[in-house]
Amino acid sequence: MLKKSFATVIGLAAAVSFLFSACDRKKLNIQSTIYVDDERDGAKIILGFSQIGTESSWRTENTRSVFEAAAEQGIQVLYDDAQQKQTNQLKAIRSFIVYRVDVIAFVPIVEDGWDNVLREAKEARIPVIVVDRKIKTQDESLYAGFIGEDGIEEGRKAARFLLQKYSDSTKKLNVLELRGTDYSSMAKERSAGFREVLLQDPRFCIVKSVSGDFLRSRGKEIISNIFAKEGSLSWENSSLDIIFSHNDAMSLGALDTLQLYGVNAGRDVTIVSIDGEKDAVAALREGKINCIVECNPRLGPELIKLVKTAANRNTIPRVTYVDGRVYSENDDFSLTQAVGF
Ligand code: GYE
Repeated sequence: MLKKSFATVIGLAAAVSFLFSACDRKKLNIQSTIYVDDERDGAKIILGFSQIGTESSWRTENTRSVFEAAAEQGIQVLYDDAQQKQTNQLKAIRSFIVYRVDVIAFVPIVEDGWDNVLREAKEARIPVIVVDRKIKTQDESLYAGFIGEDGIEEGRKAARFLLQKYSDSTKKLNVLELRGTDYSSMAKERSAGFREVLLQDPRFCIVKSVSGDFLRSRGKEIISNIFAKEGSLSWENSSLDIIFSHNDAMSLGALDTLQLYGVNAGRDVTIVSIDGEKDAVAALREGKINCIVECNPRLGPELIKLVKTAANRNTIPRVTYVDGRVYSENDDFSLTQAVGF
């Protein structure tokens, strides 16, 4: 089948921002370079990759990992950064279909609303791989498979750390939850897994749960608002003992404000986070964060294996999970390899 030139497609869909030439590894700076490749190399697999944005270091590392793995395997990437908007993702995926890429991979910012575009991809016989976050669909055959993390298990791990940390305590323990993006599978799963394990123990009570959209700025703001309203780190006159944050970016934002108000983070309030980015790992070592449930953003090599399989019209596993460790104040840091990304 004759494939269209990128120049044609760009006229049809401005959403596609970037074509990456896999053979030129020196140009791995994905933030600032725009590639337009009119000479399509028919032998190469072309992957259309729709990423949700750059909301955290996790996300930036995730994108980098996909590009690096694609470059290593000689796969061209047609890339779009959706800047946190589902409508941009839908446009990008439609552009990939027009361009007739070999495989589409996308990170769904929210769970719902994908069936129509996936039906279009299926009609065009383009396999789709769902990356990192899950979707809800009426028809599971609309995508080839999912690769990512098990958010429920991550939430459970965070709760297990707390049960263990407070195993000798008799007091009531109030938790503030900083949730990720509303309607995203990741925020839902992390909340669900956390509650499933934590609330078996009646001492724990989640007194407040707010969405911080996985953003550092929001983590900062949420804690500032609490101080503005309550005058201390408390909610409706009960002090907050624990902050469970769905990602490091929000935890680091929370730390910024706590420091401003002279709260001794890690001691006066226990902080449990998810991801494992460098700055958070440093805060863990300094005792300001008590536990980090690792979530590995480096999905690139596994994803690219799946892309090659799907491009050759072979079946890929329905679900490929990537596992992570738990880093905590109980570790001997001279022994752990916790460095972060
Ligand atoms: O934890 C967060 C990011 O979906 C696993 O999204 C991902 C989350 C990650 O922005 O930092």
